[in-house]
Amino acid sequence: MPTKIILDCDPGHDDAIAMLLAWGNPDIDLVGVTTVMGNQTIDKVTRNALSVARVAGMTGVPFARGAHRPLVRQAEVAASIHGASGLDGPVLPEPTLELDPRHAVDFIIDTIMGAEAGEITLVPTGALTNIALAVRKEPRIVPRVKQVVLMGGGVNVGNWSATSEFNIVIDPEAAHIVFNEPWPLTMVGLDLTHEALATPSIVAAIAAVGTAPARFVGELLAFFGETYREQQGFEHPPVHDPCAVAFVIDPTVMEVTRVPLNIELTGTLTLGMTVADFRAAAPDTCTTHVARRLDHTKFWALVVDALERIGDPEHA
Ligand code: PIR
Ligand code: CA
Repeated sequence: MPTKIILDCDPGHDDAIAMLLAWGNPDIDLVGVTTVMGNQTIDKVTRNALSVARVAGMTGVPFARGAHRPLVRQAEVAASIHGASGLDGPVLPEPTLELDPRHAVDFIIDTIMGAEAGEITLVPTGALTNIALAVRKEPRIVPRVKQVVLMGGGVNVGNWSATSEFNIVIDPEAAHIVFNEPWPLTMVGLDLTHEALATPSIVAAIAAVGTAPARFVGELLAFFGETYREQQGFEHPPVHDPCAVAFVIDPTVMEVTRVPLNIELTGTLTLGMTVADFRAAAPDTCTTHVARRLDHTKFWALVVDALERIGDPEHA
């Protein structure tokens, strides 16, 4: 039985690739895509999600628009990395799918409450605003969720400040809510995703698929690679968000350690830091995990396989 997931995202180059992996992989049943502001405004990332859906030929998947700003802080976007549209590089086709009329928070609650307990996995790849709001509006979702596998944070590594990662630091209060609920939570953070580099041989393997969605990914990686070179000093770009989807598909693509994790809310230099307590064995009550050490070959094979299965939907 494929695993049912809700992908809560802010496309975003790597979010778009996470969508394609979730849609193309047979072990995932994508029951919904929800959007949250982050890499760009909520209008832009929602439109981007619908454009990606068209490129991938996604049908029968509800899309719902979510939070337009963080819980407490002012909105901040990552235009320096993802461009003015949030998904600069390829031509973005006009969306053809209609949005679900519900707010993402209500869509998430309805989907979890309407499914069997333990059936739905949440995969957030943006700020945790929607998930935090859902937990506060309907706390009964917490014991019903199978697990939360999120891209965000990092142990002793940041990308938006010296200590902090973008998805967490733009809405640290939301992250604090989500990390402190007693559901199984795996943090697929920068420790892991900085190993998910799109090297030239990976780019070539994707190009060899030879379809329109694969060319779209090639154009995404070209733009993302350029900004990562200029802004972050990376030779090849780390493709963060599909790592969280890959963990749901095959947990052996990475190593995961159970460890208490919490979010810094008051630090002057460390706001949004994901603090891991490695002093002793994790207590039995600890439900948080951190991912490290990616199997690079296995991970990228999943991405290429998903693209092969998606094929060329516009010419199907
Ligand atoms: C933000 C992102 C990526 C790189 C930078 N520098 C800033 C986005 C990605 O979409 C990913 O989900 C996460 N936030 C990585 O920090
Ligand atoms: Ca993202």
